[in-house]
Amino acid sequence: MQQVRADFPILDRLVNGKRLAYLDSSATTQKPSQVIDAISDYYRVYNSNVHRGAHTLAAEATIAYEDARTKIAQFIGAGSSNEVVFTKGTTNGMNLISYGWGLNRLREGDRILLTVMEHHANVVPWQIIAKHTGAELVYLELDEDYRVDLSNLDRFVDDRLKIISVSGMSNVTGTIGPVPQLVEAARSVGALMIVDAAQSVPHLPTNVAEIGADLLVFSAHKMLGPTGIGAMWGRPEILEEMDPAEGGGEMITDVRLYESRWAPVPHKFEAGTPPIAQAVGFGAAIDYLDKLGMEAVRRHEVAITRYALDRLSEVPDLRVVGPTDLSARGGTISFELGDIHPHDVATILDQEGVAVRAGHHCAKPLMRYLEVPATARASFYVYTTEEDIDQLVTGLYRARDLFGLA
Ligand code: 7TS
Repeated sequence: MQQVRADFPILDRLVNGKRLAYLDSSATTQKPSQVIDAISDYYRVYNSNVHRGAHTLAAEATIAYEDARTKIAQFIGAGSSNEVVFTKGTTNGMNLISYGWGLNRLREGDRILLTVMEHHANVVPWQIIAKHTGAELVYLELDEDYRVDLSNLDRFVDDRLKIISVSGMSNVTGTIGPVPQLVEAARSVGALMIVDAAQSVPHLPTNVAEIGADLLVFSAHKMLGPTGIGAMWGRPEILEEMDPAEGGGEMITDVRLYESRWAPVPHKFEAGTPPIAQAVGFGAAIDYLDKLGMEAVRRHEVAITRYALDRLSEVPDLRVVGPTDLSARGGTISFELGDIHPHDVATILDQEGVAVRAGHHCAKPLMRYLEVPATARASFYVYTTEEDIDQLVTGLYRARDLFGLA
């Protein structure tokens, strides 16, 4: 993966006069030249709206937009490109589902099962729908190694259970979600099974046919693509049944004064001019990952995470907030350094050219559950090297010195 770095122009820049060690890939990944060029090429050569004009540019833009959909479908093992809906990202996808499926189907007393490690994007939309419908939220907790504790699962699996929605991988602890077990639980009572795959599709080989969930959402910007676009995969019969949460142009076949007919899936869910340049960039990102191979992406991530956990274990007073077992986690490492506030840690690291995130990582329920106010977080991707980790560790020793930790 060492040669991969050369494809990422931003990694050549200096930050505060230091080599950039970009360790914030869970927030958003950097983009290779191939993605940047594909977006630029679209604007320079065939910028046009899609599915509308009869002219050449419109046809080229439409082909590129739909090609991207096909690439995404193949990348995740979908049966057809019609199973892939373009969204604005994971958050938007989850809202399309909560409104499009939950609002008209959930009733008072129904239950939505989540886990305490969910990102706000997989908590707040369900709180809103629960308020509208009278449904109830219930949560699985974590065990002592930060894995989802399934020992209480049976308690929730009955005919009140209508929706299970779980993260494929936590953006805080790196914990891989127990998707297969929850799919089985959902199946046993006919509940809808949703995967928040914002962190899992970018980092783990994904085959929706094998996973057996009903819906899965993710964001392009966390997998080398641009911001402003993501995908919602759905089982065909679920997408057919689900209501469109947004109305407007492009999502209809006919509009009369008092009623309209929806366009076929997936267009029924894509109201308005879609993010076309972003779709083109998303397609280029998929091409890039396909070339690397997702098995290789995962192998690299396991290796770099093993190296990072080893090196971090040398740093006195450093506590990792996440699983120690590499098979249970991805390359996102949250940590605390003595009693130094994570924001101070991040600021000192920034002076050393090391970019990490500090805070609650949009997972406030998890922070409360773990009884930590915030963590610092280093997160990795295909371009992360041992040199980045070494720079992080050097920076952490500097933070210790500055804060007078003995
Ligand atoms: N779900 C998970 C597990 C995430 O990590 C994120 C974003 C989202 C949903 C929302 O994705 P979006 O593209 O719609 O914003 N996570 C992070 C993060 O860890 N730091 O910044 C964004």
